[in-house]
Amino acid sequence: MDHVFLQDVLAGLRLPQKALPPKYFYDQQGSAYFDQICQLDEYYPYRTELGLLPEVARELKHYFERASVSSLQLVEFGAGSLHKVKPVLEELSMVDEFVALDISGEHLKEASSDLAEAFPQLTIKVVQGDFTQPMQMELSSATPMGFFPGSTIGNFEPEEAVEFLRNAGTTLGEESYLLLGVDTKKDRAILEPAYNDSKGVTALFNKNILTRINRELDGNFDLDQFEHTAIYNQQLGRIEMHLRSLTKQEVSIAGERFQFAEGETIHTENSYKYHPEEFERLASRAGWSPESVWLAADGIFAIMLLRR
Ligand code: AVI
Repeated sequence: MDHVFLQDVLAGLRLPQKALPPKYFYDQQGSAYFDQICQLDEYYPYRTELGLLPEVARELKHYFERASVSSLQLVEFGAGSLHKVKPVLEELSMVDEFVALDISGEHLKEASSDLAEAFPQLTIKVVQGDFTQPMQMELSSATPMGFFPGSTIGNFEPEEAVEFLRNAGTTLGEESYLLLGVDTKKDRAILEPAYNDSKGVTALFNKNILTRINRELDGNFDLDQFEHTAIYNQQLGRIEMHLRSLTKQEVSIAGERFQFAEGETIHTENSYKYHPEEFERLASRAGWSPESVWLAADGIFAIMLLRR
């Protein structure tokens, strides 16, 4: 039994507002559900960012040419499937080294060998570790540019996002850049369906954390007795995902018992949305200055270039 997973789950479920850390969504099944979410009509962030990246990369190329930067080391934080880095590499020809940082090395090794086939001139390195912390990485003589797509930064609390940005600065060193995907604040009529899709894939993704607890931590959650909910908390600027108990019930995990009232929820994820200026203020607290912002149509998604 994974002791850290168990302690995190027990601590979260002992809170007055029960909660589970969203990082535990991503076992093999959870990652497969997330890939399906990315293909949903309602889930605009994935395709919007992917659609914007070629233009961003073309403009970056001109930007770096003007700045006489002829060699870049591109460092992806939390690199998973490496889908997003391809359009960047296709345009940004001055990248001569790509470093993929991720907690799980296996999946990444496979994805990076595909990348090596597509970009034979590129030096590719896979570094396994907790990319939210400062990481030891061999810096080359090239200019480092971090890459953190997918608006994953929105899954951190704002203070954690500042800390992540600070740590990314430590990993990348002085005179570096960071290219980030940030989901923007918008009408709840767009936001809520993105996390409440008509096919119910997000519900499966959310409930998978209970399946995982049942399997790995000797839990007995009855999945039919919980429902997925996702609402936009406008005051806090975040989508909140919860699992709501449909009945008064008791659940046991590794021998510890938890009581649920009917309607009581487990808070499983926040996905913060930022106005670009709001995000820039956050980034500047971590020592980064905004250099450029690209907005998708109607401003529904932003890609930002930061510099330090
Ligand atoms: C990974 N992350 C950016 C997703 C998001 O939009 O916050 C996770 C997700 N949760 C439900 N749908 C997608």
